[in-house]
Amino acid sequence: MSLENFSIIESTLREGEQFVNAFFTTEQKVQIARLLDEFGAEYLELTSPLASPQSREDCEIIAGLGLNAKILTHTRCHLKDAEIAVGTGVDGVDVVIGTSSYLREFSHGKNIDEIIALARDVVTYLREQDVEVRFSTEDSLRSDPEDIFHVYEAVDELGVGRVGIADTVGVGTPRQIYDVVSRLRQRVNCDIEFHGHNDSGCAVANAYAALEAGATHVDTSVLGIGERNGITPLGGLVARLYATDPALVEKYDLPVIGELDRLVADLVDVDIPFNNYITGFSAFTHKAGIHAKAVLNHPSTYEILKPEDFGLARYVHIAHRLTGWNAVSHRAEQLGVALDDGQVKRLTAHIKALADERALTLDDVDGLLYHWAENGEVSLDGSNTS
Ligand code: HCA
Ligand code: CU
Repeated sequence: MSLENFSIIESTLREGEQFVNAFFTTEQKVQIARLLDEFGAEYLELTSPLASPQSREDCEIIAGLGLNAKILTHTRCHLKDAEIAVGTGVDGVDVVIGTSSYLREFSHGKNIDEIIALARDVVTYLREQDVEVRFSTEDSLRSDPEDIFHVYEAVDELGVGRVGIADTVGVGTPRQIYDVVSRLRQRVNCDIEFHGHNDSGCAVANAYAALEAGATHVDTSVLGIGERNGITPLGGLVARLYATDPALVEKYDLPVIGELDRLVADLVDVDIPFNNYITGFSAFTHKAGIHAKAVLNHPSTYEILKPEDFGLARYVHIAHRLTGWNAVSHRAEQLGVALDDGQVKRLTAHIKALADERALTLDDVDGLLYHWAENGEVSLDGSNTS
């Protein structure tokens, strides 16, 4: 297991730019890059300089920022592309080629021997430059494993730094990823990267399985943005690793995840999903009375992530019919309202009865707490009972 020793290749500025709503100006790219650097991402991957003149200039600008993160760009397996990529001053070049029968038939039309020959030229050239070299195969999961292993063995012999498994269409399951990565681990000496799309909701689990099987690098993007519904989200990967052992992600500045999610959501004009890992609005909200009681006594009863480690706070929702008197009592303490247990229990029954009739807000409950403390108990019809 290489869980203790992995790096994040943050691809918001490459894969993320392939998200339908993404259009980043140079200033916005720099802002994202700086924040990812502050978070501690080891690598930032940028759109190919071949994509457009601005993309090329942006590679040069971001490579020149002097960030701690290593700057990579991404190119097709063409010598010309590799030369232009190196010319931008990046620290590394991520080369990709399609090996699945679909891509061979409907895209570039090359067979495996031709792919290996092309890979040799490009990797040999890049090895002579002062850059890290990664070679990956698009749609690896629907490629014949022996085909891709042959390609990887050939580039490994040429001294490539990393090879990449890409689940381009999000079809892989954690078991499949574990299987292919562990087999690859036996076949090459270089590092192994995993890039996984999320079409069937497995992107976080697959990235984790890849690490368990010996992968050393995982591709992510902020909020998971990318082609279609995107790839492994940065926050999701961090949550998964933290849940195994917080020490695995202590090298990162975790509260920056919230800033990154908000920034990128804003720039691509989407809301952070309510159920998002870490930053979704209900991620640390507890509701049912039994949950609220236990979480207030001992948070880890119902929390595997400590909100305070991410610069966030838990919220116990008490204004509803599932509420419990312990949580209401805790709220009374927070407000400095003096009610004894018997009163709080009766007030809780009152809240439940009210909540059966209409939706309540925290303000409603706070108002009742103050009112009962000042004026005595009030029955549902509003008359004073004490
Ligand atoms: C794509 C390419 C890619 C490349 C991944 C990689 C994919 O946009 O289709 O370089 O490893 O998902 O295959 O993002
Ligand atoms: Cu991709």
